[in-house]
Amino acid sequence: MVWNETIECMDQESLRKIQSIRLKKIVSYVYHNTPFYRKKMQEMDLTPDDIHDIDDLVKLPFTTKEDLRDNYPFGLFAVPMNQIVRIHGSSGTTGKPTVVGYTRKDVATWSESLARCFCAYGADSSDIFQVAYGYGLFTGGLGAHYGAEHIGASVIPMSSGNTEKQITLMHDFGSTVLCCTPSYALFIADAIKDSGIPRDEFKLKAGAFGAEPWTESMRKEIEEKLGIKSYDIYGLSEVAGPGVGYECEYQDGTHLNEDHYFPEIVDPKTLEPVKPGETGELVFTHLTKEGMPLLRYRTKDLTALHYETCRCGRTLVRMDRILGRSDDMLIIRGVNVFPTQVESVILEMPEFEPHYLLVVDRVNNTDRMELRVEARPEYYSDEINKMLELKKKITARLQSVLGLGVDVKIVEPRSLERSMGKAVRVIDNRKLK
Ligand code: DLL
Repeated sequence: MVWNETIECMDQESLRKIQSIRLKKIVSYVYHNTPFYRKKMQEMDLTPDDIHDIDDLVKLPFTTKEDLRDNYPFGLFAVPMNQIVRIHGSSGTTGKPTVVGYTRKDVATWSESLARCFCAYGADSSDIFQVAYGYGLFTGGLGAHYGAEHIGASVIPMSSGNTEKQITLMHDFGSTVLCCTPSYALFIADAIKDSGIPRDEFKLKAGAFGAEPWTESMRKEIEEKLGIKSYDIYGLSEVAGPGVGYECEYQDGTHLNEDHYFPEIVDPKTLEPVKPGETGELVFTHLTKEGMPLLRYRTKDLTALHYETCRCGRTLVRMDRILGRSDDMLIIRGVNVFPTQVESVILEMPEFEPHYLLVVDRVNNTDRMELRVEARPEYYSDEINKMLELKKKITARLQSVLGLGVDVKIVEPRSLERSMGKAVRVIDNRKLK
């Protein structure tokens, strides 16, 4: 087993000592190597000597995606280009990509973080990994690839898409671990069913699914359809890529590799830290990164942290599933709605497939939210009464969970466009006007 038991199961006091030493070091490092941080700290009348231990983190400035954009492309790199061995980026929905640079050591740390994830899923060198995250600027493909190689597994670098070939090779090569977005996993599951190849001819046993929010019910759906265990993998390019966090066999929260990426939860409005267990915005500080270390990077992801030791023996802090992003939150007629809330309603009803699209519009100055959702083939019917009955049922459920009226449009099975990467769940036409 290639995992880091010493760190992953270290008592919290010892871990905090390591984190304190590393924080002091990294603050001094960025002060001397990243002009952006020196300037920010000088403006706050701070020097590295003001940082004594991890509790002093709150004195430090926050960093946002806008800061990365303003310093596009390499303005936040802390080393000369001849020490950067890899560049990744995240496309986002608007403007220029945010760029991240890794030194050789950063790539090694990142791969080791992923190795911890894969070991937690029970994988080892005898496994065959099918990496169906996109390869490219996106960190998913190459990240998972290096992690799987690190544990000595055999890697099939498929990238995303070309689903027919994914299935053929999964079958012929006997892939045992699938790495892709949860929405693509469901797409592959349906395609396997369509292919007519019996499921017991596949060797798949586990999946590393992440890069987008997903729910417990979606996990159940994937596990049933593919006959595997599905594990969460969390990360973001600004911090490293996949492997910032991972689930263990108890699937009771996502452990964060906090010896490298120190997490905090803050109130997104006041930016004050919240109490353990309370939900807020996740913020990371790099403790060991060389290429582009960030202080208090605001992820916009909403979640909570739990510090009790896990049943698996790991002491690394556990994060709840990502509820959504503060910038994904829709405000419909004044009510806050997260797409994951809608998803959980859909998935708790056996009549629907986990495929949906929310379309938001403003009609006569009033917000209107339409949900397009696929009925399962056995529930889809051309009898209007049956469909109306179903529509009434889901509308009532949405009303009670969201506190909001939603126009529901039940569509034919397999009629919504499928995603091979991150799924598009919301079209907000209000922004275009
Ligand atoms: O999505 C890195 C990644 C690749 C993670 C493959 C896991 C697997 P970005 O493209 O920078 O990086 O997007 C990061 O995606 O801030 C979250 O909002 C979301 N996200 C990532 N993993 C999860 C997850 C990659 N497991 C953004 N659950 C993050 C929920 C996730 N959301």
